[in-house]
Amino acid sequence: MKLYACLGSGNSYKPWLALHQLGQAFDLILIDVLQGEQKSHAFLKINPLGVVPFLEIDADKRMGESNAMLWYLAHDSVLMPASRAEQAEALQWMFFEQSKLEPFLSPARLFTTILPDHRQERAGDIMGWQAGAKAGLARLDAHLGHRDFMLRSGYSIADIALFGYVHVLEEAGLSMAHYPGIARWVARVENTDGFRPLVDLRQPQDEAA
Ligand SMILES: N[C@@H](CCC(=O)N[C@@H](CS)C(=O)NCC(=O)O)C(=O)O
Repeated sequence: MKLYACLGSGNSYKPWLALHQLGQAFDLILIDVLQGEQKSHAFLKINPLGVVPFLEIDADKRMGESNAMLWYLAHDSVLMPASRAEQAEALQWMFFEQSKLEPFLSPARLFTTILPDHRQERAGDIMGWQAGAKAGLARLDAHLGHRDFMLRSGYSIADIALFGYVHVLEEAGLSMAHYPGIARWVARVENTDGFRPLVDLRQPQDEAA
């Protein structure tokens, strides 16, 4: 199995973390999105949409969309909720993540922390993205205020999907202190079996650096 991913990306981190927590072997291929490598002729032949993450299971099975990868990887594993109702609830939260959080947290974080030279010129956009993220984060915080993980049955792909960008909300210029339910959940996720932090998403040969 090959995972095409980029450094620092919450979307790339999701399948990467699931693969680690499930103990599945895979090759990591880093694509330099900041240099536009995802739009290179070579990469467009792999994923015509020109984005990462992208998962190549074998020559005939390839997929985009981080949350689709989570669904595929978690099949018949401890990361997939057992009941049909909780599977639907997991999907509900995964769609919530892609519609109410990721479109705001990801660009706010990009122009606040990853490309800080553009922070000034994008200040108005950043405020708009932060306002959008706050609405979703308030909903998530209320949900997590009275439970340990996203689903009552315990840790699952729904947590991994949300964790990707939510745990780095301060890099988007927001404050974790405003979200105590989320803060406690972040600590619980970081204590799950086989957890690896986002900074570990890099080539093994770079680990000493
Ligand atoms: N909804 C997709 C988002 C994929 C995405 O937009 N990836 C970003 C990196 S996090 C990317 O490749 N951006 C480069 C571009 O759009 O050219 C997912 O969850 O996988």
